[in-house]
Amino acid sequence: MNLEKYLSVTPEIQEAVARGKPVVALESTILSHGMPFPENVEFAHKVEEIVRGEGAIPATTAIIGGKLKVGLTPEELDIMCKGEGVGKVSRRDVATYLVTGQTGATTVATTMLIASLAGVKIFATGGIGGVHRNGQYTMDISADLQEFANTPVAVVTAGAKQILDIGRTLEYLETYGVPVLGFQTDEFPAFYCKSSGYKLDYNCKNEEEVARIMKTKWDLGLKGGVVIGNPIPDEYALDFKEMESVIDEAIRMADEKGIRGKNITPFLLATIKDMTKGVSFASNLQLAYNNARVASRIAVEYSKLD
Ligand code: PSU
Ligand code: MN
Repeated sequence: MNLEKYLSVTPEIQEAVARGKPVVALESTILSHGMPFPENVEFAHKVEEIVRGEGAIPATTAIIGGKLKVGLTPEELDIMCKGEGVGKVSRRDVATYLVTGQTGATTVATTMLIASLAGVKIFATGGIGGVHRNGQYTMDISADLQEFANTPVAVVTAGAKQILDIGRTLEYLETYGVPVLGFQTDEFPAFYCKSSGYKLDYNCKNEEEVARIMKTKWDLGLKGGVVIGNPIPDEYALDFKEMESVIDEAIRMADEKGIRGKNITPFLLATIKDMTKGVSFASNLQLAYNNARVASRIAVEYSKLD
């Protein structure tokens, strides 16, 4: 099957992938549904600059004009940041968006899918989706987790948002055989907070070790991705207990308003931002920058292995 009909990769990224040079995928849901306009415009550009500063090429993904886009122009980034009429696209929505020509922001799941179609192996996000609290009753489990089970992309994340059930999220990943690596940490990080109380089996000492584990997994023909938990830097980390009460209240509000499905994550992020008077948002920006930095360094190490 010729993918050209559906896939539009910038020449710079195509060339880099063909030569095995470092490329880092970036998502667009964090822009359209995770952060307010116009602050997200500065973020979108700065995160790409960080990737370039580390010697890698940024590949922000989105669905625009009936194409899966890998690498966006400044105008396209602007469309995603304004977010007007931009849907949140999970794996199940991809074909529909291509046929109808709707503009779609890609989640972690969809960004992994598109990155792998373009030959990109590494992706930096903010936080991955997971099993929602009470997910054992509601069955609200992010499609991100199934993508990790199936799609060969490594994702650098500041852990799972405390709005989720972190324990069940880790159990789910274990069941599907997904390696969860701590990057210089013994614990899976909790997004705004450095630690979640959940211990990990592997504390990777540096980027090279992560790159070698990724390569070994895929050399063996093991399918699926890799989760790399990279804690938020000390100076921006928030207190777990304080955040716990804010999050409980935000979840209660979502419940009361009957917010469901794909709207829950954006609602909680926006509500928590308001409740913390923007403190959580400043942390959100910094953890995402930090993930872009580490992902780029891993991409550089990975490119030396082949
Ligand atoms: N992390 C952030 N901001 C976000 C998200 C994650 O810091 O906006 C998005 C990601 O795109 C992730 C999605 O894939 O939330 C998960 O949504 P859901 O829980 O509906 O699967
Ligand atoms: Mn969900």
